[in-house]
Amino acid sequence: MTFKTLAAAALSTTMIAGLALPASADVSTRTIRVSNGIAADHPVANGVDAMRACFDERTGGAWTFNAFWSSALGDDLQATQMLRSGTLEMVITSTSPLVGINPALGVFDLPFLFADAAEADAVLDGEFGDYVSSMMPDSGLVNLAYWENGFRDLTNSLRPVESLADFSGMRVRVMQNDIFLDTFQTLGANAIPMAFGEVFTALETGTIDAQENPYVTIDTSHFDEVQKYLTNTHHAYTPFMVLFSKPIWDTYSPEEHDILVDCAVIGRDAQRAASRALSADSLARIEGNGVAINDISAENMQEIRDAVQGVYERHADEIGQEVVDRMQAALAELRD
Ligand code: KDG
Repeated sequence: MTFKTLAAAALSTTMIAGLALPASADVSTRTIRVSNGIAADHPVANGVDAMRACFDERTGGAWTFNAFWSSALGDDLQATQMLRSGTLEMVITSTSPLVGINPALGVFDLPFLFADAAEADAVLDGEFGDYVSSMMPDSGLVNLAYWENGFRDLTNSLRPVESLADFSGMRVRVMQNDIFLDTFQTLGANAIPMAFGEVFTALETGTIDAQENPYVTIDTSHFDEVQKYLTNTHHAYTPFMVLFSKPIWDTYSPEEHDILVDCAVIGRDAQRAASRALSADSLARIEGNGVAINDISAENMQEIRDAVQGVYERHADEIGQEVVDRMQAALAELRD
């Protein structure tokens, strides 16, 4: 019996005994914890499941992948700081709460930046996305892939928003991010920065009137149970980053690095597909729960777009002029 056959036999016997041995000498037995702010029935779970299956296949079951939901390990920023200190392996988070760590991430918060999901995918998965990801190790983070949070729409408990004037005085929760704060203040709202995990209770108690998120988040976080109106503003597209701790990454082998990245990309495709497939179902459930859905006329939407155009100029220095210029160039190339 050759060594390879003997090793394969030993591996299968060990697995039958329930002890998965690494498939390769460069792959160690690992437990990876991933923190999520959203709930376990959000389409991110489809991506996590696909990633777990990929890990099982590539490591021979040597890696255990445990997901924690609804900010159980902390909010996006808290979990991300744990990665930077090497006390947590992974977080799937919007880029928006992380602008204090890397201001360049604010580019994704500029209002009405992407026209559709195809543009977002092309920019995030292309040269520009790599450019932003290349900045992250300096902050103690490794971005494995961009997943989809999605296009953001406004819900509120006061009135249908049909024009710029309807934002006036509305207490709108925004992510902890100066660009979202400026955008909604410019629209005339009373913008209130707040961590994602606090939003439902704030809506339920009337501390805030409104929030903005994609349909699948509104649905799976049950914001529709405490809101009366949803307006299709589509005012921003937020990506998720699948971030890994750089201090922990540095203890992994090159082969394990490849497994992390390859499986995060497989998870990306599964998560985006699920997010887009479930989006219409979520909107139907939201409407079925009694929320009045409305669009804004093209003329009134143009007035809203024009009103927030100044946000780009006011935040270019903070984001980095080169970052903004490279984003604009990437979009121009796609639109030629
Ligand atoms: O962890 C999930 C959050 O990053 C995401 O839902 C953030 O869109 C978000 C929000 O409104 O805070």
